[in-house]
Amino acid sequence: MHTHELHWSILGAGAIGTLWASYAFKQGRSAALLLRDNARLEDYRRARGILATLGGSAELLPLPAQSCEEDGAPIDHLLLTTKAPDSLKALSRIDHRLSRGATVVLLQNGLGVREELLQRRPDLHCYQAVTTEGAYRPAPFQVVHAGRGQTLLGGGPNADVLANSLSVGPLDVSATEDIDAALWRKLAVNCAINPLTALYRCRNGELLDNPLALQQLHQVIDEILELGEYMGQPARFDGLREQVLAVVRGTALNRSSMLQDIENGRPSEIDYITGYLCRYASDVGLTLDTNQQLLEQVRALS
Ligand code: NAD
Ligand code: KPL
Repeated sequence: MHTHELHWSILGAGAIGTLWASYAFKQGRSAALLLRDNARLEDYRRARGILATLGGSAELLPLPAQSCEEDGAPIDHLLLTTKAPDSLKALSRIDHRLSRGATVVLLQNGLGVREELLQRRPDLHCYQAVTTEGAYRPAPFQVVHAGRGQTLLGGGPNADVLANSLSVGPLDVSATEDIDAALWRKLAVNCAINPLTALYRCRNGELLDNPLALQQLHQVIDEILELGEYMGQPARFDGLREQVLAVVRGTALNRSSMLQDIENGRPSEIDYITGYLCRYASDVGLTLDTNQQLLEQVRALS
């Protein structure tokens, strides 16, 4: 399998999906956006493409796109960039087009979608990726590459080939043999920051100025470290506290993705972030009080 031969279908044409599709297009790689329905495809055609700001000035990129309602060629390689709670529903729309044994790369925050997907389609080869790239969508069919980051991909024997194929433009995707470590790291950071910013409706950096929020942030980290010990894998969360504080400072002016979802009346990813953590802990016999409380409070906001 040669890197450049892979054709990617990208499901979830939001910030991250159109970011990858835009760089793929500029590099002459083969990728197509899968839009939710025919009406969305019509809107896209009227917009004549994605208006992408990738570093310099904005450029209109006529990325190939299809509707999930259309019939089309079988899909062998799917990049899934929907938010976690939308993933299964989105996938169900293209289920009939996903070849037996197709490769799906989940590029999203949170954990739990892989298990849900494989329960439904055990034939699929499901890889996972975790990214620190930053992108946002100022308006429909627009994307801004706001911050350079790194992406790790793993979960199977073809991770190298897939990582190469998804490394487009400055998007640097590396294969890792231990994607679980990267996913758990990101999950832990998101568990510490996202629910609290949503509850206190504050920017990431403002957590440091709120004594109650800061105390809760430390309790969340204490509970995750306790879980690591309990799992017999304390090294998994080495330096977590310092890392969380560094991310809070480094993204001080950010409104977290969870805060933005709550403010915009969208379902949040809480069940795949803190929810996954609490379910996992409970399965091994541990209750994480602060995380459980934050889970319930954020659920009540959604
Ligand atoms: P987004 O909301 O911009 O994009 C998600 C897209 O999925 C939307 O365009 C939505 O219309 C589409 N979608 C939802 N349901 C669908 C369906 N049934 N059929 C077809 N399309 C459907 O979100 P995003 O910011 O691109 O984030 C995607 C994932 O990446 C999230 O898990 C997020 O936490 C993670 N992430 C984002 C960033 C970032 O900078 N934006 C950084 C790191 C991780
Ligand atoms: O990943 C993030 C998010 O908002 O989801 C952090 C790291 C908290 C940055 O805002």
